[in-house]
Amino acid sequence: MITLTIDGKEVHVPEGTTVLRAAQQAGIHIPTLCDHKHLVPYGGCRMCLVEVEGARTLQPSCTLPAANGMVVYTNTPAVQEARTFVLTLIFSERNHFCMYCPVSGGDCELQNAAYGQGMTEWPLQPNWQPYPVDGSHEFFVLDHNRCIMCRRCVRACAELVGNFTLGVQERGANSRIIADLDVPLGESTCISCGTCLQVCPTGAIIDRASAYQGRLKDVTRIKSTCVGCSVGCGIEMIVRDNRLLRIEGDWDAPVNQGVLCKIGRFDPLTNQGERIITPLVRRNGALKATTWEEALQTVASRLQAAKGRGSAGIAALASTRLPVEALYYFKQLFADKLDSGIVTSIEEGVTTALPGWVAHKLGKPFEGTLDTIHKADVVLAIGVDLVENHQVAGFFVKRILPRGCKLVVVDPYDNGMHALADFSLRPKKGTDYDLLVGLMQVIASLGRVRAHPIGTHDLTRHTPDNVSRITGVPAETIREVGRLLADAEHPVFIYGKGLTRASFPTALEALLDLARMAGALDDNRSAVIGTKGQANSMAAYLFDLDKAFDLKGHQVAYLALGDDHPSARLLEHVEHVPFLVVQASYASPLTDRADVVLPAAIWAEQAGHYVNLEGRLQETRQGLTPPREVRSNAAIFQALAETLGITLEDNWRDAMQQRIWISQPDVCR
Ligand SMILES: Nc1nc2c(c(=O)[nH]1)N[C@H]1C(S)=C(S)[C@@H](COP(=O)(O)OP(=O)(O)OC[C@H]3O[C@@H](n4cnc5c(=O)[nH]c(N)nc54)[C@H](O)[C@@H]3O)O[C@H]1N2
Ligand SMILES: Nc1nc2c(c(=O)[nH]1)N[C@H]1C(S)=C(S)[C@@H](COP(=O)(O)OP(=O)(O)OC[C@H]3O[C@@H](n4cnc5c(=O)[nH]c(N)nc54)[C@H](O)[C@@H]3O)O[C@H]1N2
Ligand code: SF4
Ligand code: SF4
Ligand code: SF4
Ligand code: FES
Ligand SMILES: [Mo]
Repeated sequence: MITLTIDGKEVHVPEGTTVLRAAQQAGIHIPTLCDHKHLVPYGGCRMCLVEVEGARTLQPSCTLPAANGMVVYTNTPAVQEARTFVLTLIFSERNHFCMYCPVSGGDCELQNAAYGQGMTEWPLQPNWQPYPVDGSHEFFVLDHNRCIMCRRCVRACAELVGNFTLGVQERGANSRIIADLDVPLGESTCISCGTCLQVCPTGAIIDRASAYQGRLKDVTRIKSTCVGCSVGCGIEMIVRDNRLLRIEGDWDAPVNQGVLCKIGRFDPLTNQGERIITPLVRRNGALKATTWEEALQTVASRLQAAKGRGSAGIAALASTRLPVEALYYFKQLFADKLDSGIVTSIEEGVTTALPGWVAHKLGKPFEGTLDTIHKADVVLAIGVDLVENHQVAGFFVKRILPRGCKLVVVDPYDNGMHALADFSLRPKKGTDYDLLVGLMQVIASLGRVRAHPIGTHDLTRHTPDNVSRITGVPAETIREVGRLLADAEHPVFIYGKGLTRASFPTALEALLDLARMAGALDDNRSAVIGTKGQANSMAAYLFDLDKAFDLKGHQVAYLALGDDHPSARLLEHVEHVPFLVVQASYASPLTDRADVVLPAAIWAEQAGHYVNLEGRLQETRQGLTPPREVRSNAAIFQALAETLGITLEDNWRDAMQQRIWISQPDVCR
């Protein structure tokens, strides 16, 4: 620990702490502009200058490491004068005529800093030139006139997203933030994650959807969880007058620490389709608006008639975007009480059934958490596309690559990660097992086995040359990757649907054995991560909703879609069912085909729980009031059960303990 004195207050901090963080920890405010708690200190704006006893000049506290015995003053006349001078220069450089800026009046860190210094005018006559405005991006505008060159956006795009789209064109007073080699943002390599937007301290990067819709003092912020995929990123809903203005990443969330992908930040605000706002029943061939009472009665009588008749009875399918509470009611109602022929989820267990089978065989969970990626020196990604899907997990990988982490991608087909990989392996379809055993063979032949595999694999037959003949991967590449894994200190293994979709479990078991040999999996820790599918894949698995959805002679099909957007594939399944019930938020070919439609809340209109790919139990909160006749998914099951005279239990925490977890259960922690 280090002890220093700031404004006469003794402060104790761990070694490596900056003076700025030490001051913040002690509750002493130092104004900053380029600093951001999730970015590497940069020391560019000089707003954070402090006086240090014994130093000849003022020091930027954001980059200054605290040292034992250091005596710091944050509020001397010299410091105050320097701050005002820094701001004076910034205001004279570009157009900060704030009355036209959407963040003026409380939301701008530059303006707030000026008020903090008591500035009410520009001491220097501004002589700024007009700068361009880049309006080419779908979701935000980059107005160079408001830019203070703090580079938070550039640093965030590189350090947090690993996308390296933004840079600076260095031409003195004409310095400018640029995308790629100075192309319009909308035509750049930008992946629209919006992280730059979220870190910009001024109105230089502004959100198209929420600009001028309300300042921070006018809005409500509600912490919640993104239901875009099974990563389960922490978000904040920015709400005003029952409208979702904007979604921001929650900097304090354990999973994503502030970053989001396009699906989490922008998709929920774009047009999701036509809402269903009342119950509908089919009369004389056409769907007509009706009361909840009539709709529920109609559904209940058909369910009652088909109850317990197996494959001539009820087929029920729920979206894996529904909260735990709704999935548990769904399971009780259709599996336990109505004894339906099929009770499953939209994913049909494609991402979870196989890992679940392996966990049962092992008798315990075997997967680790996403934070192991931050320390990885080798990442092996197999059958998973983290550029396309689960993007925030992909950011974690992309951001460590410049720090020397090696990436191995195993995928026979196109995969966005191939372009980033140090080793891009494309084994022939169906040869993953042989490739993985080949890598084990290399580790064994180097005498570098850190833990023994639990399965039996024929290593002698899997020499690099033999494996090369089977897989089509060059023998030298197999040797190099094997050596890389043998030398790795923190190897991480990530797998996805490319591996779990296969009907045979051996490739996944071989991956676990390779991880054991490379020191990534033992009784105490796991650096093996499976990405799963939608937001509640894991909960669906825990409630046994992981079977194929094969309709045969079923008389009634009940599809609880919630706000999911199902494909035409599902429509084909239910095309010939005599009676179709669809519980949905949005109109679709499925609701068009339905005999009864029950209007369901979207994610932001209902509260509930989700289990992310790590087994972390998280909450979504209600930020919006649904339309009057629309009910939460859980409430719809409750009402249906009541109509049927059935009582449903609320003990979902206990119910989730009946199957063996795939990753460590957070519920028990
Ligand atoms: N942004 C975003 N994220 C998503 C989703 C989304 O729509 N958008 N959807 C979510 C859902 S529902 C799911 S299921 C997941 C899917 O996410 P992923 O698990 O990434 O699934 P896929 O893209 O189906 O497959 C990944 C890769 O496996 C490869 N592959 C196919 N067969 C094999 C094989 O035999 N061996 C190997 N080694 N590779 C193979 C494919 O070429 C593909 O590149 O993503 C979830 N996350
Ligand atoms: N044989 C086989 N069966 C499988 C799988 C498999 O790999 N093989 N995978 C399983 C898994 S993991 C899953 S998740 C399911 C997927 O099964 P489905 O839920 O049927 O999902 P997708 O095929 O991903 O299609 C989603 C549809 O929603 C549309 N869509 C996406 N976003 C929006 C939007 O914002 N607005 C609107 N209006 N439409 C949108 C897309 O264009 C697409 O048509 O299938 C499962 N079943
Ligand atoms: S939106 Fe994301 S990828 Fe695009 S420039 Fe900003 S930080 Fe980079
Ligand atoms: S655009 Fe915003 S975040 Fe980027 S340098 Fe300019 S002011 Fe800073
Ligand atoms: S990675 Fe998944 S959970 Fe995170 S913001 Fe994107 S869609 Fe949402
Ligand atoms: S906050 Fe320290 S130099 Fe910008
Ligand atoms: Mo999926």
